[in-house]
Amino acid sequence: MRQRAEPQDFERVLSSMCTVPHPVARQAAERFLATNPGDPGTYETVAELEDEAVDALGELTGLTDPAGYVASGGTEANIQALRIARNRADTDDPNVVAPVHAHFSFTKAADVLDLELRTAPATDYRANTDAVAELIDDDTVCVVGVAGSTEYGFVDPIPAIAELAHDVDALCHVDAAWGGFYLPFTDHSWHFGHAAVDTMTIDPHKVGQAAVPAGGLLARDDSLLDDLAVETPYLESTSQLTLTGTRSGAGVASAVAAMDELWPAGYREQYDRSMDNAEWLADQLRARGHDVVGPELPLVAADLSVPMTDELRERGWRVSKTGAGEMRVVCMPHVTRSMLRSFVADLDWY
Ligand code: 0PR
Repeated sequence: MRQRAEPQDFERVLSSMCTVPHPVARQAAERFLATNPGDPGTYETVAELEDEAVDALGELTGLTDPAGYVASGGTEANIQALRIARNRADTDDPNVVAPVHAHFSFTKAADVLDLELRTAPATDYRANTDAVAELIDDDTVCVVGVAGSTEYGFVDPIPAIAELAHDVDALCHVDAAWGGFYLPFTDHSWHFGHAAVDTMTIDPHKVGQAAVPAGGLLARDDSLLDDLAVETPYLESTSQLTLTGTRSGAGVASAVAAMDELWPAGYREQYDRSMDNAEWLADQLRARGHDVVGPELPLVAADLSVPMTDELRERGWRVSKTGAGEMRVVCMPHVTRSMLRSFVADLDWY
């Protein structure tokens, strides 16, 4: 192992959903490196900080009395949400209905939990609620809506999805892992205050500017989390509802520090800056004759050719492709206008 290996810098990273942690988040992470919120009897301070994190996430998402915890990331939060839905349902043949653009963590969740995952087609990049309705039946335990899709940054019609879920007594889970820290500053209906949402994924380690790992699972009330509890005979606490055992106190502390510092004014400024950047980039690409999808949230997808995208990669730009082949730029907090200007200059060179 090289002693002085340096982490990747963010100067040309346009494809990541992680970002540079806010300085206060970095500092808090370092202070809490050796704490384990999985053992609240021993690590009391970080356990209290976790309650603060959940309260702050509740404020962002329209919940006055939130339940939840800081997970290892969106994947764990999505798995746990489906686990709640499966455990509380009364069926031997449970299924989950999600739009086709739901993140691949739902495929993992279905596999681990032995659930059938039914995916509904989208119309204009959002869940088609007629198609969702067609897949729902009496064995449906959860209907998923995505608020900020991974590939295009679009928001599903959450209120309609919640209604469909509740018609069959299934839970409604919203995946706002990426979009959750941008959406409070938009007029989308996406959170617990807008619709009968039961559980939500919202990750401080993405747009929240916390250190990795800090994902978020929220539930409308505590009783939903009871479905996750297992007994912990030799710990001071009597049960545990997280999927992992030892967890990152650094993630928890940095999430609290970032949200204390940035909610709401700092996150609002970030949203305004990132959305301006995304719109600017979309205009630049359209002016050069490309078809552009969005931006609905700060994420731009455009039909750049594969050789063009490859050339940009050669030049050090970290850009990724959607499943349909479009180049995708995620306007995270570290993505500045001057980065995008030099990206466009490289495009013009091509
Ligand atoms: N839900 C949504 C909507 C997501 O976009 C993601 C991750 C997840 C859930 C899962 O979250 P975790 O990765 O925290 O478990 N979206 C990104 C993706 O898969 C994750 C990512 C992050 C990719 C940083 C690259 C990267 O550099 O593309």
